[in-house]
Parts: sequence; C-alpha cells; structure tokens
Amino acid sequence: METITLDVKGMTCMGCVASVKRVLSPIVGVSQVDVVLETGKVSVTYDAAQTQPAQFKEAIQDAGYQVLA
Ligand SMILES: [Cu+2]
Repeated sequence: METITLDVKGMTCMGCVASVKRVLSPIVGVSQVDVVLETGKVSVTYDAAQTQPAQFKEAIQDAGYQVLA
C-alpha cells in the first residue's frame, strides 16, 4: 500500500469533503481516503498495482475541484 497526499482547491464545506470521498472511494485499489477541509489536503491510500494517482486527480477534477499537486 502507498499513500499520496494531493492539494485540492475549491472545497469549501463538508459537502465538498463528502463529494471528494465519494468519487475516490469506489476506485478499485483505493483503501482509504482522508480529507482535511481546512488545508485542502486529500490523502489516498492505494494499491499501486491496481490504480495510479493520475486516476485520483482525474476523478477529483471531474467532481469540480482543482488539483494543485
Ligand atoms: Cu461544499
């Protein structure tokens, strides 16, 4: 398992946090998603054999948020 922390811009409330979790959680290989609203940090724990961070970025962007890193 690996963990990556992404900087996400545009989350303003707990509804946004829930949205980001909702789009990341179903991705095959993702085992945990932690979002800190105040800092915009999204930590994703995943199996690198099954998924890659590019997929997380795409899912977050599709949900309407900006990924800075
Ligand atoms: Cu919101």
